[in-house]
Parts: sequence; structure tokens; C-alpha cells
Amino acid sequence: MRKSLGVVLAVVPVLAALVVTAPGASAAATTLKAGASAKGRVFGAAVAANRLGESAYVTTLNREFNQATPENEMKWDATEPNRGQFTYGNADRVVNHARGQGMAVRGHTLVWHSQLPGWVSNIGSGSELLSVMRNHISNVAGRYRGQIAYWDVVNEAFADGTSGARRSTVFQQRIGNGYIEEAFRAARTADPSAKLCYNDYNTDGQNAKSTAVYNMVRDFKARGVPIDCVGFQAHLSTGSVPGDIQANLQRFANLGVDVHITELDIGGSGTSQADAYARVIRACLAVSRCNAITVWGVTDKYSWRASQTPLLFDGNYNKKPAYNSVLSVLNS
Ligand code: 9MR
Repeated sequence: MRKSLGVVLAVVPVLAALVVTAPGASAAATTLKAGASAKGRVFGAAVAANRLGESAYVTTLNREFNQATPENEMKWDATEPNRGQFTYGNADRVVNHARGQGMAVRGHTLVWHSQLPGWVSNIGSGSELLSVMRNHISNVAGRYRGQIAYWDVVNEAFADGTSGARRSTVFQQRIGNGYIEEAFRAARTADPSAKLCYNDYNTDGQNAKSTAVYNMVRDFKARGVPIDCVGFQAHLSTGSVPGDIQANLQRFANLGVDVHITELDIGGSGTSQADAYARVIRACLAVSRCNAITVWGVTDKYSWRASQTPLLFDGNYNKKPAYNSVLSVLNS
């Protein structure tokens, strides 16, 4: 008798727990990746190879995120510092860590005017630079063939301001307008299973720059140039979240590409930062093709704009109000 009462008493809390979570309602997610997964999205972070020895960094990364973007390790200056000499130590470190944790990898980036070694900038001939660019893409994307979910094939190729012009990079100057589509074709050949993205900043709302990118993507789709996705970096501050971000994401999605928030960080603190993050996440969730969100780092202390504390975890890896706000939008 005593024994069976004990069993009954032990079962009561179990039943109570079942009643609380049933019927049909799933428990609220307690991590960013679980919340995003429940909404059919991935939630990523930029990852720095030289922080992977810090246990709190790794614990937070592994617990919260299911996609990794190497922050600097796949850029041209890291992967081909000298012509024809490819170095992959740090890129491998990030890829191996991510894959070991079951995280998707976002490759970043094959063609960019910044963090570009001097030997590339000094090439004067367009045909020579085109073959150097193709060779770079073939090597880097080829090395990680089959392991990359998304490649940022070309980064930041449009000018700021109202001109809607291409940025005057060495690629634009020497090769001309065709360099972007040549880069996408080379990437498709090197890794046919990776989704290929164009990535830029100040394109989060509708403006002259984002419209210029939009027109390029529309043209690429019309002519069969291989492009699958567009990345919106979303380096923002509390006052600068565009009111039309959802409309902008949707117009790109309507062209038949996935849209991603790729480098999200929002300078600020407290409630205003939390609200700004919520606006961006809500906009993405409202667009069915917005299926990946990446924040540009794990902790404020290692952010490229650390003094603006733009991320979801503070320097001690405590969850900030912005973290709770993002998680609650993902759970809503
Ligand atoms: O976060 C990156 C920082 O560590 C580098 O010093 C910097 C060099 O340009 O690049 C930062 O990442 C950039 C990204 O690759 C492309 N979009 C803008 C990002 C912030 O500058």
C-alpha cells in the first residue's frame, strides 16, 4: 500500500507536466537554434578560428547556433596570400569544428575588394585577372566542395549612395561588368551543391543600392546565371533598422532566390537594442524564403564594433535583453 501510493505520487508530477505541454503545444525553445529550427530556419554566427580555444566561447557557440560563417578565414588574403599558394589551416579549423557539431557552414567570401592581397590588386590585365579570379574560386570552393551550404560568392560589389553604380574595385576596373557573373559560374562549377549568394550591406531596406542589386539579380535569373540567394548583412544601429526591411526581403524573394540575414549586429543596449533585433527577426520570419539568420559574432567583446556592444551575448557570455527578445520572437 505504502509502495503503490509512492508510485502514484511519483507519477503525478509527470502527468502534470504532460498536461502543461499537451495537447499539441510544443514547449518553448530555450536556444536560438532550436527556436529557429521550429520555424524552419537556421541561426548562425560568425566564428573566429583563433577563439576556438576559449571554452566559454565554444560552449556558447555550440549550444546556441547551428550555422557557422568563418569571419575572416576564407577571405582571399587568408586563402591565397601569394599567387598560387593556397593556405587553409584556419578555414579548416572553423569548418571542422562546425561539421563536428552538425552545423551548416556559410562560405565567406570568394571575391571581395577588401582583405585582398596586393599581388591581386596589382594585376593590370583584365584577362589575367579573370583567370586568376577563376583559379582562386576553383581552388577555394573546390577544396570545400560538398561541405558548404551557402557561398557568399561576391561581396559588396555595389557603391554606397544614390548612384546605383558598381563599386569601382580592381575587378570592376579590369574585367568590367561581367566579373560578377563569371564568379558565380566558376563557383557553380567548383561546388555544384553549394547555394550561391550575392552579399552586401546598406541593402536591407529599399534604396538605390538595394535596387541596383535587385536589378542585377533579376537579370541573372532571366539569363540563367547561377544565383540562389542574396545576403543582407544588416550591420545596423537601434535607429537605423529600415521600416521596409520585410518588403525589401520579399521583393528579392519574389525573384526566386532565398534571402538571408548574414551579418546581423545592432549597436546599442537594453530595450532599444532588444526591440531593434525583434524587428529584424520578425521581418525575416514573415518572408518564407528568409531561411537563414546569422549574427556577426558570438560575444560583444570580440565584435568588429565591440565598443557598440552590438551582439546577443555580453563579454562574459551572459544573455542580453536582445537575446531574450530574439528568442521570444522565434518562439512566437
Ligand atoms: O568582422 C571582420 C573583421 O574581423 C575584419 O577585420 C574585417 C576586415 O575588413 O572584416 C570584418 O567582417 C566584414 C565582413 O567580412 C564583410 N562585411 C563587413 C564585415 C564587417 O566589417
